[in-house]
Amino acid sequence: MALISPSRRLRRTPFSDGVEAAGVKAYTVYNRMLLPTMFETVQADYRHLKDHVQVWDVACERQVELRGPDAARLMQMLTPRDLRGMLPGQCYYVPIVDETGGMLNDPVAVKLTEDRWWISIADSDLLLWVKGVANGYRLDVLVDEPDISPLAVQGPKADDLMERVFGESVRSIRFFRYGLYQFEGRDLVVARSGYSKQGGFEIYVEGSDIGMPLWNALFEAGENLNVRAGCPNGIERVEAGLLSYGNDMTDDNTPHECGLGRFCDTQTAIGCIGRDALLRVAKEGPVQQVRPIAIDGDAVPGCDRAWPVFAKGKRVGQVTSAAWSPDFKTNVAIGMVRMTHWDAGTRLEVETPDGMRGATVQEAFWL
Ligand code: THG
Repeated sequence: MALISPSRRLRRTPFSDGVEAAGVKAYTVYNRMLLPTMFETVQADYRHLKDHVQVWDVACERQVELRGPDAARLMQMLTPRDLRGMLPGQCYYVPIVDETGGMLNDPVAVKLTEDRWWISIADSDLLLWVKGVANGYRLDVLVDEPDISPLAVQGPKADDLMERVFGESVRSIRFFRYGLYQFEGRDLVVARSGYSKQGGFEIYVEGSDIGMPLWNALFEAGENLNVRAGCPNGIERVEAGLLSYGNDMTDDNTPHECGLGRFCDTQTAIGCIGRDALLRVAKEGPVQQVRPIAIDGDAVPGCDRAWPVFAKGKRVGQVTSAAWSPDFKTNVAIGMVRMTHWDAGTRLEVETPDGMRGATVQEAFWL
């Protein structure tokens, strides 16, 4: 494949120097920023993630900050998830939808105080939507993208590594909660979250200047834990059923189609944009939904376009992510499947670039 030309539009991150020194082999572009996708091989990275601990440059998970008296009101306008019970110290996975109920993003919301929130975005220009809503409704709130870059520490030894840098109390942070921890005299939000099912943390690094010092501190502290630079892993995240915005869903999909209905409280999320549209889809139910799918045969090629899915020659959906899983010894995939064929055990055919493959709808990979 051809190289990508670096330029100012394709933003580097506070950790890019460390990522390059660690020998990054491939990047993707995410929120107009570099996101590493491979260090050794995707399979070697996968094995290491599941056995040890990795430090991930996920600065591309940009923060949209809401600040001001109307911040909480704006946050609730943006998502159908009911935020009334959410306290400072909590993070929520929140679908964001447009006026038709179409998915615009699937970020993590971080509540700092009643009038200060971060929206840790997936790959779409959410800042523009949020600014538009804030201005259109004349809300008393500042919306911007501060100099905050998440650094993830993921893998079974994440607690051990984090304890060495931030102290043993990081171990008591609960899932999707955060605490404030000092590094070089600066208070940083440290949450137990991240884009893997191996466990771990995300450090919201405030101020680019401490990016490399923190990166280096983690690698020095983790030397005898076999710490390595890593990145969201294309195999592990499919096994884990973690969705990728722009790949597994777009603004053509409702949260219910994405299996995110459990994060929608459309009845009680008063004031949320898209509420009327979602009340309709919640009542009728989706006619297609995201499913884990196992694809027969040896390793499939990379999935860089939707692969049509058929049953008895009739189109019933598409596969949008797929990879060979060394642990499950099958190809794991995520696809959108019509209601008539979405039950676990249903046999399908997937049109891959290598030809037709048999496939089976799964209950889940991670059980
Ligand atoms: N962390 C942070 N920001 C992010 C991501 C992240 N922004 C971009 C992208 N990832 C947003 N998408 C997701 C998708 C899944 C999850 C988080 C962000 C996730 N899901 C868990 C699951 O589905 O099992 C838990 C959801 C829950 O129970 O609340 O973690 O990774 N900062």
